[in-house]
Amino acid sequence: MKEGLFPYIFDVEEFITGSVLGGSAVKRLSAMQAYFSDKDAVQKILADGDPILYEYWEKENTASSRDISFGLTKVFPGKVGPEFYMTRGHYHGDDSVEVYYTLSGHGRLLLMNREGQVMDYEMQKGVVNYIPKDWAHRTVNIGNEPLIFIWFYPSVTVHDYETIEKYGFATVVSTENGFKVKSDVSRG
Ligand code: PAN
Ligand code: ZN
Repeated sequence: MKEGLFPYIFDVEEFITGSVLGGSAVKRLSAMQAYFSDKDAVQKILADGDPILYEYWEKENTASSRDISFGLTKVFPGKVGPEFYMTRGHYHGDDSVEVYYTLSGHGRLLLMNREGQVMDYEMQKGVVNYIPKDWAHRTVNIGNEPLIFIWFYPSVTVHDYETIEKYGFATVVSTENGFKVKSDVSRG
């Protein structure tokens, strides 16, 4: 039976437990080292183990131009040096937009346009974030519990990670009063 051709229903709990299957990915610190600026902190943590920073599950549908893929991301709480755990972040290499809907936890959504302008938005239970085309997006957990959100985007979406790997993005660092956004877009 081809996905996308038949209706289906699921409870969001099924996503959280990983039972709505399509694709899934687990991102550990060892694979994310380049994204954090405090290299000593990275090595110190890795000497003791290789923590999972985030994982996500995706329900991939047919890549027809009017189909929608959706899934759930869980970013764990924690820091690498002063920087909070975060996703890699990417642009959509086409005109695709995306919607995030936060189920639980406390985070910030970092957005960056093609001119390098960075904006950040609140993520907490019940918040919907709309990501227009050409805005890179990264999610950061600034709380003490997992940040869990679901997302929807056109199935044809092209994910571009290279631009951020090359030119950098922004991170969120902890401060005495809470947190602040730090841009590293000139890096590389
Ligand atoms: C999300 C992200 C997911 C993981 O589904 O792909 O949260 O983040 P990275 O892909 O940046 O590692 C999304 O924005 N999809 O387009
Ligand atoms: Zn995206």
